[in-house]
Amino acid sequence: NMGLLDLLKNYKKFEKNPNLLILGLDNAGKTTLLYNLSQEKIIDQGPTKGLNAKTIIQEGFTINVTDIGGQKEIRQYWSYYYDECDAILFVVDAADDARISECNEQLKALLNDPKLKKVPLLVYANKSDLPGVLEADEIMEKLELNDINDRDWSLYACSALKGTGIMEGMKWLLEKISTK
Ligand code: G3D
Ligand code: MG
Repeated sequence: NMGLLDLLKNYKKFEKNPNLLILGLDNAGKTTLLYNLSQEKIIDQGPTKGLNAKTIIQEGFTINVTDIGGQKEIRQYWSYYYDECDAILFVVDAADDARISECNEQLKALLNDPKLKKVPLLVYANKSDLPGVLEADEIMEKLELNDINDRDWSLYACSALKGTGIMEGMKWLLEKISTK
């Protein structure tokens, strides 16, 4: 079962240690994704005020992944983390049709933030293991992803719970942020 560490072995070159930010509405699966990405090689972790940060170590560099809580009350604090952000992992609950427009608003706010200008965007259509969820192309349409023309972006269906689809997305992302 290939994980992020296996994938990272192919990427020796980053200009700096990359910081990945996991964002999305509450209940989308951000913490589950972080847990999945970090596997067991975690050197620090600590939930503080709805925030989990994990450092994934690979020979020569480390990757910091921060999962910021999606609750409305703490969204105002997100921008503190934007300065150091090299890539956005935006997690969508594909089973939550009712909140897809809220999701869209949240994403638009991110994309309009000057601090996140040009930062590559990986959208995960999560919970694809559940029956009857929104398909990847429906999410692409509802989030108007095809209108994005100021950065690299891609969308992958995944299940953070089962671990499917995640590495396909990470592979795309690492290609974008590595210097080769
Ligand atoms: P958040 O950190 O974005 O708020 P969590 O979301 O990671 O805490 O996940 C919220 C709930 O969704 C959890 O359920 C979690 O197990 C579930 N979940 C996350 N990813 C998946 C997935 O890929 N498939 C399915 N079926 N469920 C998922 P609980 O019941 O623990 O609240
Ligand atoms: Mg969480």
